[in-house]
Order: sequence, then C-alpha cells, then structure tokens
Amino acid sequence: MSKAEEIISRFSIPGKLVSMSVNKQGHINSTFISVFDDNGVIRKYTHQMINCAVFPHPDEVMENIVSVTEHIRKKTGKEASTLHVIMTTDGKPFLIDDEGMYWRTYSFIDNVQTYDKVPNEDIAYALGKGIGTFQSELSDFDSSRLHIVIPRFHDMRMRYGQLSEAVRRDTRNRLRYVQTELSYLMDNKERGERIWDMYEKGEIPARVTHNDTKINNVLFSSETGEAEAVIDLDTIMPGTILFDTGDMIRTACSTANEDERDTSLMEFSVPFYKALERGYLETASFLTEKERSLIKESGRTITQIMAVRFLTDYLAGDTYYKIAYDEHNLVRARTQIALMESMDRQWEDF
Ligand code: ADP
Ligand code: GN1
Ligand code: MG
Repeated sequence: MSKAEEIISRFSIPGKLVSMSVNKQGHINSTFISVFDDNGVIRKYTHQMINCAVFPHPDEVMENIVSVTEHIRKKTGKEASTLHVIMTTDGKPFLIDDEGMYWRTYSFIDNVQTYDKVPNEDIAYALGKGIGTFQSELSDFDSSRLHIVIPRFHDMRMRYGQLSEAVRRDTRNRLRYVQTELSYLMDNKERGERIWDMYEKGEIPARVTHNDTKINNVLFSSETGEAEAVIDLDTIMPGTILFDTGDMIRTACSTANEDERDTSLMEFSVPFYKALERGYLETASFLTEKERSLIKESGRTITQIMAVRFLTDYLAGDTYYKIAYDEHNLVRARTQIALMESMDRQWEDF
C-alpha cells in the first residue's frame, strides 16, 4: 500500500479505491482526487495535505470549515452547494500522519467546471451571483465564532512591512531585478491602505469573509453554468466583504492568467466587470451604502495586495507560494501590476 493509500484508508469511505490523481490548480495545499467503487456505485473524493507552514493551526482551520459548511447545508438543503468534510474512521475532521502532516478529505463535487480565467461575460455574471449568494448564506453567521487562522491576512500595512523586510534582506540577491515593480508599488502604497484602515477603524462592518474568492475556488455546474459551490474555505475568517469582492474582480476581469509572462496580454475587462457586478448586486442584498461604494476600489486594492505578496515571496526566495520555475512569483507580481495599470487607464469607464 502506498503512503497516500494508507492515509486514505483511515477516512470513513465505503468501497474500494480504484484510482488516484493529482490536482495542481491551487498554490497552497497538495490536492489528490480519488475514485472509489462501492459495490458498483462510483464516488469521488478530494484529499488534501494541509500546508502547515501557511496554516499553523490546521485543527482551527477545520473547525471553521465544519461549522460554516454545516450552516450552508442547513440553509440550502443541498448537498453539493458546499464542501462536505468526510471524517476519519475515529470521527475526526483531519488526520495527522506519522510525519506530523495534516490530511483531510472532502466529497468530490462532480459535473462541474473550473476556470483559471473567465471565458465570457456569462461566467463573470455567474461568479458574481455565486459569491453574492455565498456571502448571503453566511450573513447571519456570527463571524466572531470563527478562528483567525492567519492574523491580518489582508492588512496592507503588514504586507508592505513584509515587502520592506524582504527588500532589506534580499536573501537571493534579486532586488536588482525588481526596481520598476518596487517603485510602482511604493508609489501606490497609501491608496492601497485605505480599505484596511477603514475596516480597522470600524467604518465598514466585520462579516464572514472567505478571503480567497479567486475564480478557481468556485465550481460551476457543467449543466447550467451557474456557480455550484464556493470551495477552498481555509481562510474563512472575520473581515470585510470587500476582500472578497476585490479578489473576484481581480480574477474575473483579467484577460490573461495570473502567471502570463507577456504582460501586454493582461488587461482589465470592463464588460466582464459589468457582468460580474450585476450578478453580485442581484444576490448581495445585505450591503451597506459604504460597502457598495467601495466595490470598484476593492478590485484594485486586492490586486495590489497580491502584487505585494508575490513580489515579497520572490525576494524572500519563494518560501510561500508553490512555483513551477524560478521567476514564477515575479511573473505573477508583474501581471498584477499590469492589471492595476489597465484598471487605472479605464477607471472612468466602469
Ligand atoms: P489550494 O488551497 O491549494 O488552492 P483548493 O482547496 O482550492 O486548494 O483545491 C485545489 C483545486 O482542487 C481547486 O481549485 C479545485 O479545482 C479542486 N477541488 C478541491 N476540492 C474540490 C471538491 N470538493 N470537489 C471538486 N474539486 C475540488
Ligand atoms: C493562494 O490557495 P489558493 O491558490 O486558492 C493564496 C491567496 C492568493 C492566491 C493567489 C492561503 O490561493 O491568498 O490570493 O493564492 N492563499 C493563501 O492566486 O495564501
Ligand atoms: Mg484554491
């Protein structure tokens, strides 16, 4: 029995393991898909080794996920509308292997489509609707019940602090390659801090926030094209919903992948923005006037925080995000900056 098979056998899954494959879409966890045959009934599962460098308290991550998904399931009455945590044979939501790694299992949500980039306005609209629905389903969930699994996750000041530290250390001698990007980000620092500052001062309310609403964390029904489930709930915490509007705008309105090397292909799409916003506002009925007025700015802010984080990781030697080649984080930082510049060029049009 391979190590993965041995781990999977300790979750409460009926039937026989038929096959296993790897999913490489995320930047953080290690994800495997399994197929089980239970007396002729075929079921699929997602198994993940949680990245403990990013999430030092995986037990708290799982507690958050279990309580939020139970809330959504009760409200919608639909099994596939959210992640379903499969317990271990001794009734726990995670397993610790002999090397101290944490593993979890979800039912695989099938007949869905995922995208790294929005293909058309219909999908942008569906994404907006899906995120608005997700937030509405959790609008009566008391966010103070959630563990803060990564403190100050979207605190722009803290992220700039990490960037300055990475610049100071320059451990990989890469500073010389990033002068243009660094000066752009420094010039935009103050504007980028506004939303976090308003949140910290209590000018915008704390709500349950997903914190990672990028397009490939939403599963779309292959039949209807509608958003079926919002997944990757690791970072669910109290925050402002503007972090979530921001990340959906960042990933739904861009014309190129996050790691496109040719930045001239990265533009902000106003038609996608309009479709996304329409879907979102149809379902997110709980917003205050102030929140509504900041939606557009949130897209720029979250794009900026990603640029800062990718550049920081590049300078620090790629210790956080998974990379496929040496300059991967620099390429990602550059696309984010290109997206911000494209937004600014069209700012009056959306
Ligand atoms: P990461 O934190 O590394 O981004 P995710 O939880 O987002 O990990 O999972 C990575 C990818 O695996 C997702 O983008 C999605 O394509 C797929 N995936 C994860 N969980 C499920 C699930 N329950 N059903 C179907 N696909 C899933
Ligand atoms: C990471 O896990 P994944 O790939 O969905 C990251 C997000 C970033 C995103 C950028 C816990 O998301 O914050 O926005 O990469 N997740 C964590 O693509 O840091
Ligand atoms: Mg993900």
